Amino acid sequence: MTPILPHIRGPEDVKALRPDECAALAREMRELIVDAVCRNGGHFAPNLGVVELTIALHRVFSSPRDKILWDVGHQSYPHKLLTGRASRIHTVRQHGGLSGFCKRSESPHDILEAGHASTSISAALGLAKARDLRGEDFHVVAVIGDGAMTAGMAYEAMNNAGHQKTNLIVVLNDNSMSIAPNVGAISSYLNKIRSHPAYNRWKHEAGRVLKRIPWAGESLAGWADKMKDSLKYLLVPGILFEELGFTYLGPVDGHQIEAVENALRQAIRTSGPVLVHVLTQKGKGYRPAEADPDAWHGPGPFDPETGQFIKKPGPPTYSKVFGQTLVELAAADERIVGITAAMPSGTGLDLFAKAFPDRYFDVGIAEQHAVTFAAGLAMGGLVPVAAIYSTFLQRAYDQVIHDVCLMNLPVVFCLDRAGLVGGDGATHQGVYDLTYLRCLPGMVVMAPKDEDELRRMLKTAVEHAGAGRGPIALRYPRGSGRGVALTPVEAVEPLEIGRAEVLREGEDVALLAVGPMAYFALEAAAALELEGIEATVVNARFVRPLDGDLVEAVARRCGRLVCVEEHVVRGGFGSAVLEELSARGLRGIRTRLLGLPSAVIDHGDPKLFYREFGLTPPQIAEAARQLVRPRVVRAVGHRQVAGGATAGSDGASQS
Ligand SMILES: Cc1ncc(C[n+]2csc(CCOP(=O)(O)OP(=O)(O)O)c2C)c(N)n1
Repeated sequence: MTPILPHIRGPEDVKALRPDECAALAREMRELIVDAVCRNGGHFAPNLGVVELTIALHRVFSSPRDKILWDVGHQSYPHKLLTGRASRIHTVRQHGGLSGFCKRSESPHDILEAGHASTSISAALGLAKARDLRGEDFHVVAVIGDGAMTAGMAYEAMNNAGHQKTNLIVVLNDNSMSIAPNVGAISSYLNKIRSHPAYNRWKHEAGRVLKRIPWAGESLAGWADKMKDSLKYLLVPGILFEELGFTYLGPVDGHQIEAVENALRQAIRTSGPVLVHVLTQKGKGYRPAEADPDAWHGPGPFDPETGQFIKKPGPPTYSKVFGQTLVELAAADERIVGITAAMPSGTGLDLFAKAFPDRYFDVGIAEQHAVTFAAGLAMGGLVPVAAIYSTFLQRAYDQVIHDVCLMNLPVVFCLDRAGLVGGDGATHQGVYDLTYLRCLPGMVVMAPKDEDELRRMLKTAVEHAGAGRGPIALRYPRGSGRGVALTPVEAVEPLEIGRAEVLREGEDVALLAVGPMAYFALEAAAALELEGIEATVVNARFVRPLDGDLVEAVARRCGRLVCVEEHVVRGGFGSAVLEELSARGLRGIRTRLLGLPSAVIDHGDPKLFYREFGLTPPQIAEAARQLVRPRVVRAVGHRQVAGGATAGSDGASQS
């Protein structure tokens, strides 16, 4: 058979295929996904699991007229292959290449941009309602995983959809996995449906069969209809969804294209909100991924023949150091408990889970609940450590304020993936946390320069919380540490809250950095020294409370400050420094704030963005140089000093 995928220009070509061609297409799509992901890494098992489902969706619906909204969007590679992007799939997650999620600028077939889970039903309902109000006529389909179904937002949306009775199709892609095995009562409920689908067949067949009985058939069917309501409670698989106002269809084998197509067509014929329950296998078609879908959720590069991951040797990740350190600290303080919102291995909390299963809580994709649950644990006298990616904590912002800070509860927030995240791109950048945390009452905010300082900050945090002093957060980046030696935990000295560290002294300019940027600042200072410019380098450690005395001292001594952060400039660390200068009445200090713009930052190697946004050591050195030796440039009609701004003005080079 000649290959099919190269001839698929769009969904219309998929519709024209015979069933045997669809099966061949599915095989080719899997091969291409393996080939693309094995080189650069990316989401893998979720994509292999939805190949047939995607084919069926594009055969039944007419995208982009009909709107298909992928929840999270990490499983959208097959959708990309069928909507004209197969030839670019090898660029996925690379700078300038295809996004690893849906992206509206990439294709008219990408309706919803996401990356955070559980938004699809709400957005789909809004879209469906807009369609109705504008008198338009198309189908709206949200495709959501069972993991994403653990989030409250999905139920808020269904609750509202059931009330509005709008025509809307929700496809529940149930593979019984979140990234890790799915958890919670809803997941157990779905598992029950998986294993007892019998009633559903009864439900659809019984009425038909009864009606065929001569004379008594109609009344028997009527009686059965009434019985159905009471029997439903005992037997119907999707009763939860039915009670929310959805018509439940399924469960259907998600790898049988025709079966899925039939269910989708039935959904189209049904009015009001419909939930089609599709059972799939994560990693389908690639044995190592079928066997361990957790490890293959989003692997790095691998050998496609052997299924071996290609790991570069290097220092342990920040996540791993965090996990190990927490285990060591928890051994000495039994009040310490660990909380994750469906990210045990991503956060390193899997190590804690193994060591202290009774003190470990995976609450599902439910960051809001995780934070308020942590608040309750703190009220109960425990020391909760909530390990949540910087980007996902955004979802629980009100809970951080309302349920933790306003009661000054001692919760430790460990924000992994803070800063630029690489291939995941815009939805996952952890670049807002300093701004959103440092303004909150009582919150302490720290960022370690390396993995050993992470250990110190974690010890500081659990001691601070353990003494009931209130909420405290630390943020650290994705990926490997710097390979510095790790201090044994009993020798780790907790930090004095609000004290920065001076890494080197100089009189000409001060480079104030937060997090690992401190090392970039040191490199910049070394380069400046060669030119006779002496720089002070400060590792801020605390963004809140800021070490105001030190800021004042270096500002008075050097008169020139460069602030460096892997974070948006607006409201971030540099802004905190400017506030401090202003509060202390320090005028005439020349400042330059280096950081990230408040703009969408897409996927790509962070190193490329460091260069683009002026954060490499040579660029930091250049910013300092401009403050020390301002070049006078002529502008039309007035004199202007190149580089730098004075305290209190918007000195941001990028914002
Ligand atoms: C709010 C939020 N928290 C955590 C994550 C991290 N995350 C990405 S995919 C995923 C699992 C999703 O499971 P499911 O919806 O069942 O999709 P599957 O990968 O199984 O296809 C998680 C926890 C996220 N994307 N969004």
